[in-house]
Formats: sequence, structure tokens, C-alpha cells
Amino acid sequence: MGKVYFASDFHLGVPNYEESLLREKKVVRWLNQIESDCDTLFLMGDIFDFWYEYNTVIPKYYARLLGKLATMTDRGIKIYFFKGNHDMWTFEYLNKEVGLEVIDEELLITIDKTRFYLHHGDALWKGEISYKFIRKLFRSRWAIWLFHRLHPNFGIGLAKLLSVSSRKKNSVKDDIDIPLEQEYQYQFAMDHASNNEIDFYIFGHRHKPMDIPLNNNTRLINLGDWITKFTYAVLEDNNVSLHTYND
Ligand SMILES: [Mn+2]
Repeated sequence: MGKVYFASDFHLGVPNYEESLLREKKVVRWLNQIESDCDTLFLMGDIFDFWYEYNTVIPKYYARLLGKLATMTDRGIKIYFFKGNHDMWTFEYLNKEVGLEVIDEELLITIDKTRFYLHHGDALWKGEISYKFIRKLFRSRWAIWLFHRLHPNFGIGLAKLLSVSSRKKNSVKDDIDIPLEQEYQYQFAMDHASNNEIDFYIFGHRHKPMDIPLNNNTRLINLGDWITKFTYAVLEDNNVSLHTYND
């Protein structure tokens, strides 16, 4: 059996076209390196800093990554794409054209006897009430219907603006090195693990690489990001480890 890879939060599209393109090329170099032994790849949300898809139109960016992913799925590599809070408006394109399996929320999956709870990592725990409301609204049929009525030049411009304002809010949170006990992902996983048999909880979203034991059998992994950290996780011989891509 080959390896299973996990990465999240590339946030392609920011801070500007040129710098995003450099990061996108780096992601593709990483994919070139791993694809020979990669069975399954989990892209765990916020791959794009914004993505909005109309029935006939997609944002005119990200050609290298999308092409690379399509080549990999054509070769039989299984690739999952979790919706993040920046790229939840994905409909059929990523599945039909690129061959990705799109996951709306959590995915509980057992791979070679190792049990995983996978989620982008936003809106998991009891807090964040106002954020959860907006999240639900954004994902609602009404919001999507309304957005589909906007001309793409306006709609995708608006999506870019919204993603910048959401990131500004989040980056404040990211800077604060809050204690582990106050991390929503930790609180959620501790609670969930008390009633469920899971080996690894893997999340993105926090941009904070973590590998933390929850009990004797269970660990919490946060995948970090590909803005400054270039971190990813690998499942090999029933163990998950965090790595940094250097090239
Ligand atoms: Mn996120």
C-alpha cells in the first residue's frame, strides 16, 4: 500500500496574483514529488482563498493546480476536496472536470485499520455562534441562487472582497498563541474522543501545525498552512506524521 497525504489552507489567490502563483507552483512541485507513492490525497479546505462557481463559469485562476490534480485523478489517485470557509461554493466542476470527491462537512473514514475523523476545522465547537449563522446562510440555497444572478465580474469580485475581510478577521486570531485548552479543535476532539474510537482527528483552518496526544490511542493533528509554513501530514504504517516541504 502507498501513502496517504493530507494538506490544507493553501489560500491560493492571496496576497496578490504574483505571489499566489509562486505558491501554486510550489504546491505543484510538492505534488510532483509525492505522486509516485501517493494512493490518496486529502485536501482539507481553504485550498482557494476564494472560489465561486456559476453554472457555466469558474474563476480564471489556478490552472496549474487544477491541471495537476486532474492528471493525478486520471492516473487513479483518489483525491478528496473538503469545503473550507473560503471555498464552500463548489458545485459540480471540481468533481466532474477535475475528478475530486467533494466533502461538505466531516468525513469519518478507516484506512488500513486506522480510524480518522476529518474536517476543515471551522464551526466545530459550541462557540462561534455568529460565525455559524453566517456559515449556514452562505451555504443556503437562497444565497447561492442570489449569487448566481450576479454577473461573474461582480460576483467573483465580491467573493474576493469577502474572503479578504474574513481572512483579516481570522489572521488576528491566528496571531494569538492561545492555550491549547482554549482551542475549539482541541475541545471538540477531546469531547468526541470520549465516546468514539478514533485514532486521528485531522483539521486545517487554524494555520497552526499541531500534533497533540488526546489519550493513549488518539492524536489531534492540525495541518498548518501553505502561506508561510508549507506543512503536510502523511499516513504510513498506521502512523501519521507532520512534515514541512522544503525545495
Ligand atoms: Mn479556514
